[in-house]
Amino acid sequence: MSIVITAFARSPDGGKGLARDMRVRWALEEAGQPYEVRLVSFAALKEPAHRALHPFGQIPTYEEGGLALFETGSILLHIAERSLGLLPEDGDARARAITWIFAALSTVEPPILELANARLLEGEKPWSRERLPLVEGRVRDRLRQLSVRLGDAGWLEGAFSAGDLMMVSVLLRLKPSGLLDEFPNLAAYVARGEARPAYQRAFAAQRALYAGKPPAG
Ligand code: GTB
Repeated sequence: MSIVITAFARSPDGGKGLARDMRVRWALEEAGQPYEVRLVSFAALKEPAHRALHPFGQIPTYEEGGLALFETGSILLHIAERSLGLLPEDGDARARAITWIFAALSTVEPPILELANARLLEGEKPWSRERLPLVEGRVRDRLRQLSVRLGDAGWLEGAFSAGDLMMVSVLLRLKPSGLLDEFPNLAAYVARGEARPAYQRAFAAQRALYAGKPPAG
């Protein structure tokens, strides 16, 4: 059954791979699953046809036969459960890998998003300069905790898993901030994720879409 995902018709990051279709592409590449990409304009995201797939009017979505999914956590889990190599066979190890998907999305990503919003949307507010160090501090706290847990390991639970795929995807958003470099083992962890051939294929595919087009403003 063919798989169709959605992505921005014009990417705000100009193809740097920061939009969330990237993590779905990466998972599909790891799983060796061919897929098609349907590009959606910002206006079309909010139209009923797209909202039928995604109630919040966002990308990415995932369609496979009669199944339509939204939310990257759910999409990643769906892909991982139906492929070899993204989740361990052993039940306990599998549960731990899935835990890291949730940790990435519900514990690590929120302060990172808060920081992105503080910089992009609130940078001009009179209180922004005072607030920013507090928000950065919350990101640092999470990075410190994650850095301690990862230690010298290559991946979070033994072999690379869907948990690492989601965690690396979430951390990538921090690259331009310099915060990641304060934790060399995390910077190396992200670089290991980016070096994976499946990541490289996914990145190249999304970059090719936006090459030569101005970023969406
Ligand atoms: N919880 C959902 C999930 O994980 O699937 C969140 C989905 C989401 O935030 N989608 C964003 C979207 O559709 C795109 S990824 N936004 C349009 C809207 O809400 O109207 C977020 C994103 C966008 C752009 C960059 N960038 O340019 O750097 C990075 C991340």
